[in-house]
Amino acid sequence: MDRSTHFTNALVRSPGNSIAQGLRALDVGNPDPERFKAQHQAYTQALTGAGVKVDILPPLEEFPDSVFIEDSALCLPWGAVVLRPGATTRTGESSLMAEILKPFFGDVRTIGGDGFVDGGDILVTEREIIVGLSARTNAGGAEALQDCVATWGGKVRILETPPNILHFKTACGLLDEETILLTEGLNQPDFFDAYHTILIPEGEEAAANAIGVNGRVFISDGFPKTAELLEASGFSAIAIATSEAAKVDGGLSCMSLRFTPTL
Ligand code: CIR
Repeated sequence: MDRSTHFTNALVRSPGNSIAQGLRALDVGNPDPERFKAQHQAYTQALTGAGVKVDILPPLEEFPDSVFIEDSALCLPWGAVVLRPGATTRTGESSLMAEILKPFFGDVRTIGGDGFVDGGDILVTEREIIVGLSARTNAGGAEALQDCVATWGGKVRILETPPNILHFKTACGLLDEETILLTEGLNQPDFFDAYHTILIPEGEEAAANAIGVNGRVFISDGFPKTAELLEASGFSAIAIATSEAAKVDGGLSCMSLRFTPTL
């Protein structure tokens, strides 16, 4: 069983009313907090339905984007790493994570230096940890992560996130231990030679932030061509409503930390 798409546990943080003030690159209107909460509940239920034990953390109104818990920490098979998110309004989110992760991991580390790295820029596969440099993740942060995981034997490969894309995983997702769903922007020589890749149909790029969970694939709803392609490729695709998260540039991967505890 691969450890990169099979998990026993997940941590999620409920959205607060302040999600209406969440960061976004393009303003298409505020997310509706009540609708977001309902969609978040359905997302949590889908994780539970896939056999994951989900711990739900309370909303943090002072951090509007804290529902996107993936950006504040990284859970690996050997331990957990507290990250340093690149948006100034989000740096405080990670300071809470060490205490939250300690009941699950015997080894909880914090990246050193003064660089930045968002979990949304980190794709963990069976063989490596891919970090995409972006407006939120700089070389200092990526290298600090590299140093941090080196003693566990974790191998970090640093790539570039395509321009005008918030996070590396906005443009790709790991479906099973060897398959990556990706947009044309990430379909570059040497990026994913060692993997089986599935290219998102044109016009459905926003479906790329899919996640493999215990033999299922979660994708955002409203992308019928991608859903059909995944089914035709042998995946069991579950469509989940993410309209409110999308208004603040969020998707499926960012709303949970998925892991198997070491304790
Ligand atoms: C932000 O701009 O930080 C949030 N509004 C969205 C974060 C999405 N996180 C992710 O894709 N990992």
